[in-house]
Amino acid sequence: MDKPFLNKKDLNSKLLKDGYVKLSLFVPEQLKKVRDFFFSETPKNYQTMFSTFFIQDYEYKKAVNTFLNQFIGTRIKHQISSEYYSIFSNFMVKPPMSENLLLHSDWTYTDEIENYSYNLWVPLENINSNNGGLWVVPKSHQFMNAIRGINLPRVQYLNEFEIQNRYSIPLNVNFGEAIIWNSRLLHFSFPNFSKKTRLAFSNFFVPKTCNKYYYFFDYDKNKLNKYEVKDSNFLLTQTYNQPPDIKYLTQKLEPNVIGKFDIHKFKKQVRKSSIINSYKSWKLINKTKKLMLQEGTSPFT
Ligand SMILES: O=C(O)CCC(=O)C(=O)O
Repeated sequence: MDKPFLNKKDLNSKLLKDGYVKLSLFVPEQLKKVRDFFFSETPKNYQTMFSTFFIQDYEYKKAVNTFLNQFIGTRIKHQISSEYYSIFSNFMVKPPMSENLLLHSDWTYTDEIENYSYNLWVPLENINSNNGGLWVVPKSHQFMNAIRGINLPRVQYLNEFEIQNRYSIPLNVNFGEAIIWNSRLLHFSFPNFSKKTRLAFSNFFVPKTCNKYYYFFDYDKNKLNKYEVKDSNFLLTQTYNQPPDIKYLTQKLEPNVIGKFDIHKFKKQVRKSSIINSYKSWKLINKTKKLMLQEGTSPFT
């Protein structure tokens, strides 16, 4: 059984049930220091959306990881169970008019049977429809039975449109609030229509005691390679879209183990608990799509 992630029982139950919770964790003054750190340390030559995880500079990524871990360290101690630790952290950067972040779940780090992993996502400004929002698909984590990784097929792709239009909800998040979600939860964000770079950071939490993994698909040999992740350094040393060092390879798996997002069970379940997306969300999605067309940002899939 999954180890409780949040110390407060009621919040942890919501996290287990819906796949996400919103928390008030920081005061804006504290978060301004994080913004300053980002802008003073990060090369400014970006124009498109990116995660600092993909920057090919180990020392920079290590500095980000250390800074963010120290920053959240004492501040989340009372909220998050000591059975978990942050295996890596990064910034998510959306310059003005950058593309949307497609519907996805985060990578698989654990077996996800006995052990879940969680993302603590902290925006460094108010998040609303003007700068892309944050949309989640409540309860989708219960039906995401697929292995995820940097170059693995996106298993929800076929139903992407339907999932977004009918089952996703926007979360407005204020500066100082954070969202915690189960790595399996489907989520996405729209382009940043504002004039200001939108910044957020994430800390990825895993249980201390279980084995950790990283998956990479070998398209030449048609095998799903499973690597053992011993520590943060493994993740910080990866190169974008390149396989990890062979010495960490633990298994070569057949592609059929990848699994899928079980849309049929998901639909049955959400119908039962009647959380089908409201007309309001649907209207907002359509309004945003029209704006994307007008502004010429990348198309909504
Ligand atoms: O920053 C965003 O727009 C969303 C972040 C996200 O989806 C992620 O970190 O997986």
